[in-house]
Amino acid sequence: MLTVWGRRSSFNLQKVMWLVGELGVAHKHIELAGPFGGLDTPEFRTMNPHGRVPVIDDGGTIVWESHAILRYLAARYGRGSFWSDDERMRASSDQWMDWSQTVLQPDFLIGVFWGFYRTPEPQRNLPAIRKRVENCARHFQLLDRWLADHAYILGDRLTLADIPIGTHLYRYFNLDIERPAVANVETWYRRLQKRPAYRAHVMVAFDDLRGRLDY
Ligand SMILES: N[C@@H](CCC(=O)N[C@@H](CS)C(=O)NCC(=O)O)C(=O)O
Repeated sequence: MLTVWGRRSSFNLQKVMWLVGELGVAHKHIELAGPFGGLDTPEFRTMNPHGRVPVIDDGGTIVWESHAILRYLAARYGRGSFWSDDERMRASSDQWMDWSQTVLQPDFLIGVFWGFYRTPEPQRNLPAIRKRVENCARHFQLLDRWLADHAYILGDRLTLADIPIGTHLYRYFNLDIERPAVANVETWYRRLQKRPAYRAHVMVAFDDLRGRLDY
């Protein structure tokens, strides 16, 4: 049985749970981290020495780091759908996953979501936030051009490439920040919202994180 640890409001957990939902894998989800605590127990540190969620245990195979987990689950349970034996297909997907984690996620999740939403108003660094909001605008405009002729990131169906980037959208479109017009991204977002696994695991209210820097 697959077990997944992490609080539902965790951005990185949401990527994993979205894929678990898409794959329809039987699993147990244990809320851990944030208000649930549990990151510092010896049992948890044995699984993930970094003390972060998400973590999975799949019949004794333990994996941490959200993108490593996505690739593991796709290879194990999604051959022919989320996992391809063609290295060119995998590279196409990897480049968008890595771009999401190394470019989009730092600007949005760290710069805007933490810098603006999770930081109490008197402590906000407004020039730094403005810069990150502008960077996000450029990233989403780039995506918008890409999506002009792609229904999903790699073509006509959902792949691993959609998951890390798509997990940003619920928060990006619900924050009170300036956004450029990105009609193609919005069409893709509407497509994702039709998926039960996206609604269940990514469209999770996040008001409990407002002004909260302690986890
Ligand atoms: N690079 C890691 C980041 C893991 C991470 O920072 N997780 C956050 C939640 S998104 C965490 O465990 N924070 C501590 C907490 O929630 O208490 C990944 O992608 O899995």
